[in-house]
Amino acid sequence: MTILPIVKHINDVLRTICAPVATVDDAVRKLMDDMLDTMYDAPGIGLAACQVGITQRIVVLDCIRDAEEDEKQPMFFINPEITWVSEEQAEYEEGCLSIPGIYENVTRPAECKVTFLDYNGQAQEMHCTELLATCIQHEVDHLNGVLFIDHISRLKRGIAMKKYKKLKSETM
Ligand code: GNR
Ligand code: NI
Repeated sequence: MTILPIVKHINDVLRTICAPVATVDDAVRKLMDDMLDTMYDAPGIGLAACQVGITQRIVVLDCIRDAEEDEKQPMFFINPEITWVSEEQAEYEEGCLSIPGIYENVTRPAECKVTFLDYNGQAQEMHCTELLATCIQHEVDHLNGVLFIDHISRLKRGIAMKKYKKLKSETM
């Protein structure tokens, strides 16, 4: 079990378009295991590889909050692609482990379909609803250098960034 440091600056790494994974090998699986430990430790419900400084298209998720050890439902997404989104929108209060202390309502498609390679490198397709739909869209955004604050109004983003900078100056 390895807990990796989470990138908490809105810097180059978080603005990088991450590279597709060529082969799902043991090194990729080790990284995903470590990302999962890091996510549970944080705690968070999703984590993209760029948030631990690795600019590859890898995401881990577990949308069951406060899960007991035996009801954990870890999910692994390699090279995820959103292939369909619903017209229906949904609003969730989002946060991000890389922008601690900032929470804002974000409106996104309520449902989506995602294709990806799983832990064993097998191609999969999944229909996502509710919090899972929001979370996978938040994570695929990370792989494209997009942060949830990019989805809110300029006014709200300005206020959020001021708060983020203040919080950061207090903790560093
Ligand atoms: O832990 C997280 N919670 C969360 C809540 C609402 C919408 C998205 C998320 S993802 C976030 C973890 C994170 O930063 N993933 O990139
Ligand atoms: Ni995030």
